[in-house]
Parts: sequence; C-alpha cells; structure tokens
Amino acid sequence: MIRHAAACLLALGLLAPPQGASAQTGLSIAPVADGFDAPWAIGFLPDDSILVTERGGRLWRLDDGARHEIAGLGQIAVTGQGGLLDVLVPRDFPETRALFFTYAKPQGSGAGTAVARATLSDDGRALSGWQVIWEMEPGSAGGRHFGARLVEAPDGHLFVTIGERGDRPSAQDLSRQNGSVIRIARDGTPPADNPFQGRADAQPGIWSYGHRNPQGAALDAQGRLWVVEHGARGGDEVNLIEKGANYGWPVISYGTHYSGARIGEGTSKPGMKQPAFYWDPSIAPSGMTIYTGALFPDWQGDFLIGSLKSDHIARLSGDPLREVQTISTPETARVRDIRQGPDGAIWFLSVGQGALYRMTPG
Ligand SMILES: [Ca+2]
Repeated sequence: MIRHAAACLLALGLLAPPQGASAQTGLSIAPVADGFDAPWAIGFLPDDSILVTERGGRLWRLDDGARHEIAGLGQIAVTGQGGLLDVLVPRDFPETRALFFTYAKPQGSGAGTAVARATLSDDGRALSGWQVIWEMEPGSAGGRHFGARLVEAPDGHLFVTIGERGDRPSAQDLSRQNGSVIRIARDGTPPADNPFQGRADAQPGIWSYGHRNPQGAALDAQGRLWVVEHGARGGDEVNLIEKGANYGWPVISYGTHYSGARIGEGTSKPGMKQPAFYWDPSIAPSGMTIYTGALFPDWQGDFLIGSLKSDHIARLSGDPLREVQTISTPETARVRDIRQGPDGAIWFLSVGQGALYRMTPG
C-alpha cells in the first residue's frame, strides 16, 4: 500500500522527479513527497497514510496520492528551534484515534516543551479535543534546545525528551525539568514508580537527567530506551537510558564549548553515566531509529541516526556501539527524522530538500 501511495504521489506530480538509485552502493532512495518547510517528524497510520509535521505549525497527511492539511492544532510558539515538533501514533490508535504531539507552547513571554493529545477524525482531515497533558515549567525565553522526541514505552507510558533550553546548570537541577527525559502516563501524570516521586526537591516526571538537547529517541528490540543528544562541540552522545540516572551535562562531557573553553570537570565522574557512543567532531544528531525489519537483514539492531550538520545518516552497530557507515547522498541533506516504516523500509525527512524519502536495498 505504501509503495502504491508513493507511486500515486509521483503520478500526480506531487513529487520531484525520481533521482534514481543513490550514489551509495547497495541503497535505493526514492522521493515520496516534497515541498515541506522545515519538516520535523513522521508518523505512520494503520491505513498506510503518513503524517508529517512542519516546525512552522502545519500537520500534513499523505494519503494514497493526495496531501491534506490537518486542522485543529493548538496554539504553537514558532520561535528558533521551537514550533510543532514530534508526532506519536500510539499502538491503540485504531481504537482511540488518539495522537500525541510535542511542540513549543507559548508560556507568557517565553515558550516551553509541551505534550498534547488530540483525536483524529475518521476522515483524517481534522483533529479535535486538543488537550495539553504535560508542559515543562514556564518562564523560559529564547528558542534553543526544546528536545521533544516522544516515545511510547512497552507499558504504554510516554517518554518525552527535554533539552536544557540553553540553561546549562538546569540540567543538574532536579527541581526543573530542563535537560531530562520525562516519563508520564497517557493523561500526563507522573507514574508512581518514577524515580523522584515523593521528593520535595524534585520534579516527579523526571526519569533521567543531565542531558543537553536530546532530539532523538527510540526503543530497541528489548524495549530499552535509547536517546541521542546534541552535545557541545565534539560531544554529541548516544545514551542508554536508565531509571533515575544522571548523564552528566554540564559537569562531564567529551565536548568543549563552541568558544573552545573546557566544560565542567572532564569526561567522567562517579555517579554520572558514560555515553554508549559519542561523536567528535559533532554531527548534530536528530531523529533515530533502531532497525528490526526484514528488508535489511544485515542491519538488525543497528542504529540509524540523522545528522543535521553533516548531511548524512549514521549507522551504528555492535556492542560497544561503533559507527560502521555514513550514508551521504543528495537526499540526506539535514536529516531531521528517520523511522522504520511498517514495510521495513527506512523513511526519512530531509530539511535541506524539504522532502520525505523511502530507502530500501537495491
Ligand atoms: Ca553525557
């Protein structure tokens, strides 16, 4: 069906001409739809239609040859890196028609990362009942480091990644949600078994902390949560997320400030987690998927991570994780999101091309 949808979009002239097989040996990258302005996230619906968010505050559904804008979003602060960000199609969507979104919510004179739930109409044209179920504490001006990747845990709870909003010490301050991974129930409340529940000095939604700007997150086949985050210069990280753990920012880092100045206390400290992998030089990682499909049998368990800076997709493999491939083609210009589709293909959004692509062997 998805192949069919792509063919129809081509037939209707919604797409740029196919660029054919990529220069990268053994891979075929086909355009699915283009003309997007700062696309941020992909969501697959069970009827094989596809959602695409644009940071500027528009939501699209690509459906068997047609493109519809979906109405009914709440008020969104489009500022710097903020705007409409991730979309999550939960496993119970066929029964509930519920979708979850992260976005920058206006908060007084500033904006903060928020999670909203809304219901998609049966015809897929509109959202109703936009409801903010969670938002970070208000008061942050500036447009940096919203984080905002949204993952449904195996138990149905939601993980939300939150950047430190450019306020470095806040990532170590448990009384603030900046620089953390948040875990909430479907109604936005923090579950009773969250690690800092009951502490007067801590936000109960925090699951892990000491993060700088985590923009990618994914579960592996065992249901473990992994996060990829923008570090300082030479310090982008992949982290395996553990309950209550401190990932060190800004006390420890493999990077340096962009001024060249040293960060914090060095690269390690007792009580602070080491990354599973880090990039030096930085790649500005964004979306991430951990591959479990059948189309790429050699890529089982591999991490595919989009780079916003180096115009490639990084493939990481093994334990310990190593970077084994960089996929660099004209289509991989500023990759914001990357997902394994229901068809086992790798789907990704290029900000540079304003396009959605589907990558297969071939
Ligand atoms: Ca770290």
